[in-house]
Amino acid sequence: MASFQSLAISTEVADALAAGQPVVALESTIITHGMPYPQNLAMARGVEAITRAGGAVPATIAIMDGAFRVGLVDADLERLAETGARAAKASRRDVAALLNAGATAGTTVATTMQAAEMAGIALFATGGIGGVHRGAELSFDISADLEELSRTPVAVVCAGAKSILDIGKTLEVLETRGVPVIGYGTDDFPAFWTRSSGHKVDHRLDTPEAVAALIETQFSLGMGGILIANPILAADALDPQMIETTIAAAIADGERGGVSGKALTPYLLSRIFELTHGKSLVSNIALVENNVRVAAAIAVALAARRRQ
Ligand code: PSU
Ligand code: MN
Repeated sequence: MASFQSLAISTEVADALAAGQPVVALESTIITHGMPYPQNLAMARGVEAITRAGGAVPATIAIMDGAFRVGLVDADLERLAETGARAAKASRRDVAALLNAGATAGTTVATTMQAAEMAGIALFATGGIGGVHRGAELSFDISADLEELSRTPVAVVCAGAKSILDIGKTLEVLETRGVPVIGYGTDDFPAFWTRSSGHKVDHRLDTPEAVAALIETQFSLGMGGILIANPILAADALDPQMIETTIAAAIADGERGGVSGKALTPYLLSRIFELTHGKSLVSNIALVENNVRVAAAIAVALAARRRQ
């Protein structure tokens, strides 16, 4: 656990960690930049409730008024949700500047992992990770999430990566960086809104206990994070052809508008929301909830192992 002046862990989360109780970290860029208001607020509250129902303590992470906060109260969730994209999006390189400026920011997968590790939280659930953008051979746009996974010992439960990214290249970079990619109950790497990307995973695990055991081994080796890819439930998945066509249209619109850098992922998400008349958001929320359920079960299994 690093000592860091501005890391503010809520009493509930700190007590749970001290007692060895299961804790699940949750990110906040998905609140500020990933979903529109007020669905973002309902989602943020919903996933905290699902974490609790699963027997774990939720630790939503954000930068608020210049503090790295681990464990938020409802008023914080409301403020983040209402502020939306007017808040900053904190990637790793932004953290020090945002803390010094007293800013409020959503934390990405990368920075949520960073704070989770500082707090001593092993598990983190989100929707999708950032990755290698299509055309990255020209733009060099590769999410800092991949670098963070390679260095920070936190297990991230996600529904794979959206095909707004180049999923094949994303998996290649994860391999280069030595990040274990685990299919949870699947042999295929999922594609966020759909259950399969057409790419295989190297390792499949089917139970929370098996994932907890893997986390213990990986962390004891002093290696970095783990990516646990949990496919969207079939009932919530979108039609693969429809979503592919929509993504292609959204990317073309982004190129025409000259959208790039950290604005690109939020732009594509909101454009896809418009083009699918909100269907993408309904599925997005469902898959986040599904990931949080799995993460809570893994956190419970991990706490039980560590008590033995
Ligand atoms: N994917 C989503 N919703 C999101 C994000 C990704 O479906 O909100 C956010 C996550 O916080 C992720 C970040 O860490 O976007 C990646 O941004 P970038 O591609 O700029 O690294
Ligand atoms: Mn980027």
